[in-house]
Amino acid sequence: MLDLIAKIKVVKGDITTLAVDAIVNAANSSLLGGGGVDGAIHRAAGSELVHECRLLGGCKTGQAKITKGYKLFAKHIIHTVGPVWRGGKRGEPELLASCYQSCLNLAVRNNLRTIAFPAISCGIYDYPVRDATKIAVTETLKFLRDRDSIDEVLFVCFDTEVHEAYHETMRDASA
Ligand code: AR6
Repeated sequence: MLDLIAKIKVVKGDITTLAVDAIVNAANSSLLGGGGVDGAIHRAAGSELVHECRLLGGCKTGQAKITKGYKLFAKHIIHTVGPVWRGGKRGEPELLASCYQSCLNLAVRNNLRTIAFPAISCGIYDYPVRDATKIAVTETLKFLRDRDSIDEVLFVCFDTEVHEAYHETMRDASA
């Protein structure tokens, strides 16, 4: 277990600055850009990104699609669509878990070894942050247990609330 936990890093900052194999985008189902981290990624990657995204035909909630990274330092962008929080009884936890599984699966299928996640659904989509970080860590540890091709998973925290929640969740996971 500790060797798996060692592959996970919680970092503070802007995901668009990271030189990893893939950064994950918390997109919407059109995949054509938006606010939050989605807007930041599209701005940093440049306008070629939306051209490739137009060819993808959108993405369902809980699923993921991959593009090139264009002007980013990251080689690829994995776009996923998190659930909008509507109280928790409309499949939100399963859909959020599915986002992490789909992104990690795509990373493995594309031989990517390092991947950075933002806190999917924790901004505009209003998912309770502590619950979301538990799902992110649980699904990632489950995935890493079954496959050893991923070297490093970064959880990138843009705000203090998310940063603290990830630290607590990781502390619980290590206990
Ligand atoms: N780097 C890392 N994390 C970031 C950055 C950044 N540059 N910018 C924001 N965050 P959100 P959602 C954090 O709202 O809740 C878009 O319009 C942010 O602080 O970006 O999944 C899409 O098009 C928060 O913790 O994504 C969708 O319509 C986390 O990223 C909708 O928002 C996610 O916040 C998706 O909403």
